[in-house]
Amino acid sequence: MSITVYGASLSPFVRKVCIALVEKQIPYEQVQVDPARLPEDYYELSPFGRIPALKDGDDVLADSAVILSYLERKYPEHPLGYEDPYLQAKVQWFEKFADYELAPNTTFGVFRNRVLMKMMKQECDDAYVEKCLRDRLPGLLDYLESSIQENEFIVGDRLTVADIAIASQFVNFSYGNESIDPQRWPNSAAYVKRLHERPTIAPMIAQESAFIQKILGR
Ligand SMILES: N[C@@H](CCC(=O)N[C@@H](CS)C(=O)NCC(=O)O)C(=O)O
Repeated sequence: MSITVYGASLSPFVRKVCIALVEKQIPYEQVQVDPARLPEDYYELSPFGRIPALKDGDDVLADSAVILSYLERKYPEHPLGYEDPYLQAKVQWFEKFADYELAPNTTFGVFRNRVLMKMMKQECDDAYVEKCLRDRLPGLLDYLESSIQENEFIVGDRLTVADIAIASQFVNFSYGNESIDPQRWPNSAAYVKRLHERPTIAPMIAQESAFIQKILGR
């Protein structure tokens, strides 16, 4: 069966799926789909027009969490989750933390305004970015700091989709010229740095950064 991921590489949700596929050593191809210019037939893959979507042979799925849950069951080798019900529930909790608590700030706040709006030659909403940085993110980072402590991974003793989801959000944060303050949140800063240095993630960051640099002339 051949696997195709549909979506733009700068999307944290698309990147999340791609990192998981690389970690699981599953070959795939990527078709770039810009959510601002969706091909008409894209809704057959993703009924609400969001990226990513995935095709595995004739099977079609949308939503990064749904896709990763499917991949775990269909391709159990190189697991990114746990058999243990409680540990697996914790993985899902932290995946949701990344997708629904971090994303509105790291991606839809900072990255969208500082990178995407600039690419589209539109105004950056500085007040909204400040709100994310000053009012919303500190509480989320306090929670991350108390959860990761000095552990290598957010749940258990190996990499899971939760780590991938968190890492991917902070990739977009870094494209918005922000990073986790290592004085205030030392364990979180070290944890995210470790993840971004993984051989499965670092090459994606290098390629995407070069693209952003080319477009924005940074
Ligand atoms: N929960 C979804 C979120 C996907 C999402 O919001 N993708 C954005 C791009 S980063 C998108 O497609 N936006 C276009 C839209 O919402 O119309 C997932 O994990 O796949």
